[in-house]
Amino acid sequence: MFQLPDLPYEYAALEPHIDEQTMRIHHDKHFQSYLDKFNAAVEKHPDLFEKSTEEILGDLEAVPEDVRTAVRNNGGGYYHHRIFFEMMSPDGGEMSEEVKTALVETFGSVDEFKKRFSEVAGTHFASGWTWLVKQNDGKLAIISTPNQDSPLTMGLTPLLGIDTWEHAYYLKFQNCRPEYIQSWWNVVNWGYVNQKFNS
Ligand code: MN3
Repeated sequence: MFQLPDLPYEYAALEPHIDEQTMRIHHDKHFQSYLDKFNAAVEKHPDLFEKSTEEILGDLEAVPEDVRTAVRNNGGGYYHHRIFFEMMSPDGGEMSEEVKTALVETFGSVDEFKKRFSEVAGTHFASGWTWLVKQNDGKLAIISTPNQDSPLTMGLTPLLGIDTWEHAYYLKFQNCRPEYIQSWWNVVNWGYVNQKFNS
Protein backbone atom coordinates (compact mmCIF):
# COMPACT_ATOMS: atom_id res chain seq x y z
CA MET A 1 0.00 0.00 0.00
CA PHE A 2 1.08 3.53 -0.68
CA GLN A 3 1.53 5.60 2.49
CA LEU A 4 0.76 9.08 3.75
CA PRO A 5 4.02 10.82 4.65
CA ASP A 6 3.96 13.18 7.63
CA LEU A 7 4.38 16.86 6.93
CA PRO A 8 8.13 17.57 7.12
CA TYR A 9 7.38 20.58 9.37
CA GLU A 10 4.69 21.74 11.79
CA TYR A 11 1.24 22.57 10.45
CA ALA A 12 1.69 26.18 11.53
CA ALA A 13 5.26 26.44 10.23
CA LEU A 14 4.31 28.28 7.05
CA GLU A 15 2.36 30.99 8.88
CA PRO A 16 1.61 33.75 8.08
CA HIS A 17 1.95 32.86 4.40
CA ILE A 18 -0.05 29.62 4.41
CA ASP A 19 -2.33 29.20 7.42
CA GLU A 20 -2.35 26.27 9.84
CA GLN A 21 -5.98 25.31 9.30
CA THR A 22 -5.54 25.07 5.54
CA MET A 23 -2.43 22.94 6.02
CA ARG A 24 -4.24 20.57 8.41
CA ILE A 25 -7.21 20.07 6.14
CA HIS A 26 -5.10 19.93 3.00
CA HIS A 27 -2.65 17.36 4.35
CA ASP A 28 -4.85 15.28 6.68
CA LYS A 29 -8.10 15.27 4.67
CA HIS A 30 -7.51 15.99 0.99
CA PHE A 31 -4.15 14.24 0.68
CA GLN A 32 -5.44 11.27 2.70
CA SER A 33 -8.52 11.04 0.49
CA TYR A 34 -6.46 10.89 -2.72
CA LEU A 35 -4.26 8.22 -1.11
CA ASP A 36 -7.20 6.08 0.03
CA LYS A 37 -8.82 6.17 -3.41
CA PHE A 38 -5.49 5.48 -5.13
CA ASN A 39 -4.87 2.44 -2.91
CA ALA A 40 -8.44 1.22 -3.49
CA ALA A 41 -7.90 1.37 -7.26
CA VAL A 42 -4.50 -0.32 -7.13
CA GLU A 43 -5.81 -3.07 -4.85
CA LYS A 44 -7.85 -4.34 -7.80
CA HIS A 45 -4.57 -4.96 -9.63
CA PRO A 46 -2.06 -5.56 -6.82
CA ASP A 47 0.85 -6.10 -9.21
CA LEU A 48 0.81 -2.31 -9.61
CA PHE A 49 2.05 -2.04 -6.00
CA GLU A 50 5.40 -3.28 -7.31
CA LYS A 51 5.82 -0.04 -9.24
CA SER A 52 6.53 3.40 -7.83
CA THR A 53 3.88 6.09 -8.14
CA GLU A 54 6.21 7.88 -10.58
CA GLU A 55 6.42 4.76 -12.77
CA ILE A 56 2.65 4.28 -12.73
CA LEU A 57 1.90 7.89 -13.70
CA GLY A 58 4.68 7.86 -16.27
CA ASP A 59 2.96 5.04 -18.16
CA LEU A 60 -0.80 5.30 -17.63
CA GLU A 61 -1.41 3.24 -20.76
CA ALA A 62 0.02 0.27 -18.88
CA VAL A 63 -2.60 0.66 -16.14
CA PRO A 64 -5.62 -1.64 -16.61
CA GLU A 65 -8.46 0.27 -18.18
CA ASP A 66 -11.00 -0.36 -15.42
CA VAL A 67 -8.92 1.63 -12.92
CA ARG A 68 -7.04 3.96 -15.26
CA THR A 69 -9.22 7.02 -14.61
CA ALA A 70 -9.13 6.43 -10.85
CA VAL A 71 -5.34 6.09 -10.97
CA ARG A 72 -4.97 9.17 -13.15
CA ASN A 73 -7.08 11.28 -10.75
CA ASN A 74 -6.13 9.82 -7.38
CA GLY A 75 -2.63 8.58 -8.14
CA GLY A 76 -2.00 12.02 -9.58
CA GLY A 77 -3.55 13.63 -6.51
CA TYR A 78 -1.45 11.46 -4.22
CA TYR A 79 1.82 12.13 -6.02
CA HIS A 80 1.24 15.86 -6.50
CA HIS A 81 0.42 16.40 -2.83
CA ARG A 82 3.38 14.28 -1.75
CA ILE A 83 5.74 16.60 -3.62
CA PHE A 84 3.73 19.79 -2.99
CA PHE A 85 4.28 19.60 0.76
CA GLU A 86 7.97 18.91 0.17
CA MET A 87 8.21 21.84 -2.23
CA MET A 88 7.33 24.19 0.62
CA SER A 89 9.38 24.91 3.72
CA PRO A 90 9.61 27.53 6.44
CA ASP A 91 13.32 27.64 5.59
CA GLY A 92 13.55 26.93 1.87
CA GLY A 93 16.96 28.44 1.26
CA GLU A 94 18.05 29.92 -2.05
CA MET A 95 18.04 28.66 -5.60
CA SER A 96 21.37 27.28 -6.77
CA GLU A 97 23.49 29.10 -9.35
CA GLU A 98 22.69 26.31 -11.82
CA VAL A 99 18.94 26.76 -11.40
CA LYS A 100 19.32 30.51 -11.62
CA THR A 101 21.33 30.23 -14.84
CA ALA A 102 18.72 27.91 -16.37
CA LEU A 103 15.87 30.24 -15.41
CA VAL A 104 17.67 33.25 -16.87
CA GLU A 105 18.39 31.34 -20.10
CA THR A 106 14.75 30.36 -20.49
CA PHE A 107 12.85 33.35 -19.15
CA GLY A 108 15.33 36.25 -19.31
CA SER A 109 15.50 36.78 -15.56
CA VAL A 110 14.39 35.20 -12.29
CA ASP A 111 11.85 37.99 -11.81
CA GLU A 112 10.41 37.35 -15.26
CA PHE A 113 10.14 33.63 -14.45
CA LYS A 114 8.25 34.39 -11.24
CA LYS A 115 6.00 36.87 -13.00
CA ARG A 116 5.11 34.43 -15.78
CA PHE A 117 4.64 31.51 -13.39
CA SER A 118 2.33 33.66 -11.22
CA GLU A 119 0.36 34.74 -14.30
CA VAL A 120 -0.11 31.18 -15.49
CA ALA A 121 -1.13 30.00 -12.01
CA GLY A 122 -3.39 33.01 -11.53
CA THR A 123 -5.25 32.55 -14.78
CA HIS A 124 -5.50 28.73 -14.94
CA PHE A 125 -9.21 28.10 -15.37
CA ALA A 126 -10.80 25.67 -12.89
CA SER A 127 -8.96 23.19 -10.69
CA GLY A 128 -5.40 22.17 -11.37
CA TRP A 129 -1.74 22.87 -10.93
CA THR A 130 0.96 25.09 -12.38
CA TRP A 131 4.43 23.65 -12.75
CA LEU A 132 7.99 24.50 -13.55
CA VAL A 133 9.10 21.40 -15.44
CA LYS A 134 12.26 20.02 -16.93
CA GLN A 135 11.85 18.50 -20.37
CA ASN A 136 13.77 15.50 -21.67
CA ASP A 137 16.18 17.84 -23.46
CA GLY A 138 16.94 19.53 -20.12
CA LYS A 139 15.09 22.73 -21.03
CA LEU A 140 12.68 24.36 -18.57
CA ALA A 141 9.07 25.30 -19.17
CA ILE A 142 6.00 26.52 -17.28
CA ILE A 143 2.84 24.50 -17.78
CA SER A 144 -0.59 24.13 -16.22
CA THR A 145 -2.34 20.80 -15.85
CA PRO A 146 -6.07 20.35 -15.20
CA ASN A 147 -7.43 18.39 -12.24
CA GLN A 148 -4.73 15.89 -11.15
CA ASP A 149 -3.26 15.21 -14.59
CA SER A 150 0.45 14.77 -14.08
CA PRO A 151 3.48 16.24 -15.84
CA LEU A 152 4.95 12.74 -15.40
CA THR A 153 2.37 11.37 -17.85
CA MET A 154 3.63 13.95 -20.35
CA GLY A 155 7.22 12.81 -19.85
CA LEU A 156 8.10 15.96 -17.89
CA THR A 157 9.87 16.25 -14.53
CA PRO A 158 8.19 18.64 -12.10
CA LEU A 159 10.73 20.86 -10.33
CA LEU A 160 8.24 23.14 -8.61
CA GLY A 161 4.46 23.21 -8.48
CA ILE A 162 1.59 25.10 -6.95
CA ASP A 163 -1.80 23.67 -6.18
CA THR A 164 -4.44 26.05 -7.53
CA TRP A 165 -7.45 24.02 -6.39
CA GLU A 166 -9.60 26.26 -4.17
CA HIS A 167 -9.05 23.93 -1.19
CA ALA A 168 -5.39 25.05 -1.23
CA TYR A 169 -6.22 28.66 -0.38
CA TYR A 170 -9.92 29.45 0.02
CA LEU A 171 -10.05 29.49 3.85
CA LYS A 172 -7.51 32.31 4.07
CA PHE A 173 -7.61 34.01 0.69
CA GLN A 174 -11.19 33.28 -0.48
CA ASN A 175 -11.39 34.21 -4.16
CA CYS A 176 -8.05 36.09 -4.16
CA ARG A 177 -5.89 33.45 -5.81
CA PRO A 178 -3.18 35.98 -6.85
CA GLU A 179 -2.61 36.84 -3.15
CA TYR A 180 -2.22 33.14 -2.34
CA ILE A 181 0.33 32.78 -5.12
CA GLN A 182 2.29 35.80 -3.90
CA SER A 183 2.28 34.39 -0.34
CA TRP A 184 3.35 30.96 -1.58
CA TRP A 185 6.57 32.34 -3.09
CA ASN A 186 7.71 33.07 0.50
CA VAL A 187 7.64 29.39 1.40
CA VAL A 188 9.11 27.80 -1.74
CA ASN A 189 11.67 25.12 -0.85
CA TRP A 190 14.46 25.99 -3.26
CA GLY A 191 16.47 23.12 -1.82
CA TYR A 192 13.94 20.75 -3.38
CA VAL A 193 14.10 22.55 -6.74
CA ASN A 194 17.91 22.53 -6.72
CA GLN A 195 18.01 18.81 -6.01
CA LYS A 196 15.37 17.88 -8.62
CA PHE A 197 17.05 20.04 -11.25
CA ASN A 198 20.21 17.95 -10.92
CA SER A 199 18.48 14.57 -10.81
MN1 MN3 B 1 -4.67 20.05 -3.04
